[in-house]
Amino acid sequence: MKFYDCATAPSPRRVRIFLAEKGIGVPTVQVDLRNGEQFSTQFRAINPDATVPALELDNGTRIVDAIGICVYFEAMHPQPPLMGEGAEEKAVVATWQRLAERNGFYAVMEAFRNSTPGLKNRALPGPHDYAQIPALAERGRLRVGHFHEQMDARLAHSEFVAGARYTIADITTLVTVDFAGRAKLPIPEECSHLRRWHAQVSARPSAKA
Ligand SMILES: N[C@@H](CCC(=O)N[C@@H](CS)C(=O)NCC(=O)O)C(=O)O
Repeated sequence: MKFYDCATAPSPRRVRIFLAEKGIGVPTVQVDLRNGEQFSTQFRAINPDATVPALELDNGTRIVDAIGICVYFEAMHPQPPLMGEGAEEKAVVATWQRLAERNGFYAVMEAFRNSTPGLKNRALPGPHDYAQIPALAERGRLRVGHFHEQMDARLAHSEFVAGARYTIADITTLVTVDFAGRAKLPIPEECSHLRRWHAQVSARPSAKA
């Protein structure tokens, strides 16, 4: 089995944290995104979408999506459960995970990729070049502000994002909040519940992944 990673990129960090929480070690290959290694013939043969993370199983199957990889490891190593147990919890965890991805992760990506000078014509990841649209960067910044407020309201009465225990919804939210911080969109001072939660989940050893 081989895990294709990039130590500085947020998407594979979601998987690294997931694996750390489960105590799973996987042989890892670093893909140098800064120098365009994702476009090499060798890596495109692994993932034609030219993105990380990717997981290659021993039988040759390739899983080329962060959540797809987590689904695989959750099934292979159910403990501790990070995607919920039973119909109700699984549905609630999936809902918050997707919400954090849609309203948070994609919003930071919109803000960051449409404004970073080194990403001109790389406004979206993947094999095709797309020009930056400054108005999308502005919209992304607004959306990140709304995401911070939304999660603050949620965490005012919930210990973790999807309820009483730590799940993949916390992982997506943590990676999003840290990615936003790197993009100069820190948690606003007044979002005290989100700050409380962020300090709590950042103190877990897995957050270093
Ligand atoms: N489908 C992928 C997308 C992951 C993704 O966007 N990865 C980024 C790193 S965070 C990437 O590989 N970017 C390559 C590029 O910008 O060319 C997933 O969610 O797993």
